[in-house]
Amino acid sequence: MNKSSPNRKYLWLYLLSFLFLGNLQKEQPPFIKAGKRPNILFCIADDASLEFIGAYGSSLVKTPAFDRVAKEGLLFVNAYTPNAKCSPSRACILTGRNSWQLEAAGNHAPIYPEKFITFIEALKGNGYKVGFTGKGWAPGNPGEVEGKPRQLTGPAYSDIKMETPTKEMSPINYAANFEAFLKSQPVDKPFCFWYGGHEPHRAYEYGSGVAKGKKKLIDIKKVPEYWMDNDTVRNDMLDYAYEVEYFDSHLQKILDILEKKGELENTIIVATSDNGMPFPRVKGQVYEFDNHLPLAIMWKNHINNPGRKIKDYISFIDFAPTFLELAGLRQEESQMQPIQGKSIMNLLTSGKENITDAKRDHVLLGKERTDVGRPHDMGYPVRAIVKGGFMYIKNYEPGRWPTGNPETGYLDCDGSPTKTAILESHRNGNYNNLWQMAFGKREGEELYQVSKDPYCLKNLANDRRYSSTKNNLKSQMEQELKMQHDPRMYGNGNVFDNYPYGEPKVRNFYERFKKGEQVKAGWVNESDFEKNIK
Ligand SMILES: [Ca+2]
Repeated sequence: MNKSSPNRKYLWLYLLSFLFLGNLQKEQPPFIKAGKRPNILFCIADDASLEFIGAYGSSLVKTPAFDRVAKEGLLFVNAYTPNAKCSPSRACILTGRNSWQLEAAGNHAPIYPEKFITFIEALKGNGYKVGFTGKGWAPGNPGEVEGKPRQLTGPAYSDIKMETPTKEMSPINYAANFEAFLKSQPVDKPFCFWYGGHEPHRAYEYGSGVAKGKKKLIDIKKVPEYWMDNDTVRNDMLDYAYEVEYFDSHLQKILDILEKKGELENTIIVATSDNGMPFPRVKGQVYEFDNHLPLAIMWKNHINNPGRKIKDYISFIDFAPTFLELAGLRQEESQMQPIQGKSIMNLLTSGKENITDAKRDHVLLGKERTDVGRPHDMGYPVRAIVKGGFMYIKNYEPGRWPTGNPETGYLDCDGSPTKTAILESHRNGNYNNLWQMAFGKREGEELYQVSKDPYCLKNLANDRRYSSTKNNLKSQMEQELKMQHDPRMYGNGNVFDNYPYGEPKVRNFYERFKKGEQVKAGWVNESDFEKNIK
């Protein structure tokens, strides 16, 4: 290690800081004793829902790798993304800021603003070797550095390909690419690697859950009330489950690789997802199972009392400050914009079951523009708060269509057999309540007792018995959003509708479609476009 090595520099910073904190902190964190900054392995599935993970009680889906991370580490039972859609969820993770604090990056598939340095860029500039495989920050335009696409999650390691069980899975051999990354790893540098599985994002090979995943339709104990219970929907759920298992199988291989290399103890492993499942009323909306996500963190021999369940509320904006702390990097040195999240290191070291930090009793959620299909590229702005077993939701533009306009195929809801089944039934006059829940216009305010009604089926916002609960939640939410300089709290929310989509070809989709242009929307079924609406 040479003199200018960041490793040594930060080790000294650490030692000095702990001298000053000596009275407050009797024991040094174990990772200081190790003398080497820990590696960070961030494993993120694309659209994996909490209910489809073994550690959370699913008997339908086998996720031994995730379950191991939870068992030998911590299982978080109240972890939420602030924004349940790929690009903004990932931007929140990378910056430690809520999506309403990210300008254009608060939208889906935007042009990523230059000023928001990611924690991975910060680590790269401070002695970490960084890289990713699969899906990093996406979709969208990350901008350019020296004429090349900016690497928000480091350089890609996705060249090694493989045969996959279905043709709809990504051919990227994630585990082999991670191994290739490790081989190129200098011995004196810690690493930060992002395993971004493309699974269980759609599309799926229809029937593969039964044909290849060895699952049966009767294995599903319950179809959520917001979908109909038939073979199409059950197959869709099983095909999805099979893709979750595929993500987990690469996590398993990655853990084995680390273990074989003797790096398991010096690597903090985070396993999670960016948003809930791509089914009607879930992904891209703001309800319990859209934002409430699986999260397990393992750090062999460093986490106090492993196997704990953590009930403290965690927001995905808490990852970036945690990783900076692990790397011994102060925020001011990181060049990142001010971080809103709070490090969760104290939860790792506390050893306590359930609640460690009483202040962690709620999370804020929200969204602006996600997919196309409303006039003038408008979004569907929402803010919400989860606290005390309730979820309060404010829909700021209830006159708009929550999942996009019917005539443009409700494009803000991923196309799927389940979506098409609900739309077809509705056209025939059946299951109108399901159509209403997933695609119909919503009231300006919603309140759900998520502790009893996790599917958010019964809106209590107009029930007088809950008016004080509602008002208290609303007031706390707005107060905190104002402190976070949310433009929507200051009458400037339209700013989000005015940022252009990253891809010019999807801009003004609605107007171009109405003029008769054949605009491509390959991700939904042709029949999803409602024909009888002028
Ligand atoms: Ca996603």
